[in-house]
Amino acid sequence: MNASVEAEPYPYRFDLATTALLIIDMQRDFVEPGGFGETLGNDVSMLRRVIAPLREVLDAARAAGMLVVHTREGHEPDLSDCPPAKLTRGEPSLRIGDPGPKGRILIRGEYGHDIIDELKPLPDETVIDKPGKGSFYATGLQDLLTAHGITSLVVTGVTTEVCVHTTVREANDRGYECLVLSDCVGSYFQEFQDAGLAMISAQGGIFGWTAPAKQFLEALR
Ligand code: TIU
Repeated sequence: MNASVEAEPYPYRFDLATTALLIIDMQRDFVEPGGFGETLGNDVSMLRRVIAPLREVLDAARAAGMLVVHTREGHEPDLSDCPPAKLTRGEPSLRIGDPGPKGRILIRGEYGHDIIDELKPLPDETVIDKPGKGSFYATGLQDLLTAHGITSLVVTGVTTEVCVHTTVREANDRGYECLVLSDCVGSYFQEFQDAGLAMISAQGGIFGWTAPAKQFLEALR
């Protein structure tokens, strides 16, 4: 099925069979109190507004038979995959690997590292564990997409200017056509949300397209 989404900077055309929904880092460590996001001094309530529209998009993508891929940012329990620069940067109240209220901060297998219940992956959906901000760096994402014949990505998740942006830039350089759903990505900072979205579609779609979820849902129908 070919479809078109009303988007910035111009309509985004996609084929359902070659398009995947990518949900980036909707983890308790970022969107719930007590996790990594909050230890960095952020107000997590800014991210929670993404959950409801993203849930609607996830349901629609599943019903349409789209490939759904989730990602999680995090590290091995021995921190062997965490660069010292990431571990020691800044002065967070808790560092990666420290015990937090939801388990060790950003460590694989811990409760806080996992995806929130509202967006829980189905057993047949792939979850990509990544050590960095981008979803392609040091992961099997590209091989997975190639195996499924995916050439277009509908991108959602958090945070807009960090993991979403890094992933869209990586994807764009690899030739994927990215549509970022503006109300399904969230930032702790309103100004970064606004600038982050504007930077995607500026200059004729330098990194891709943006559109609110309702436009994508309409195209799916
Ligand atoms: N701190 C922040 O805005 N984001 C991250 O550290 N990771 C993601 O964006 N997933």
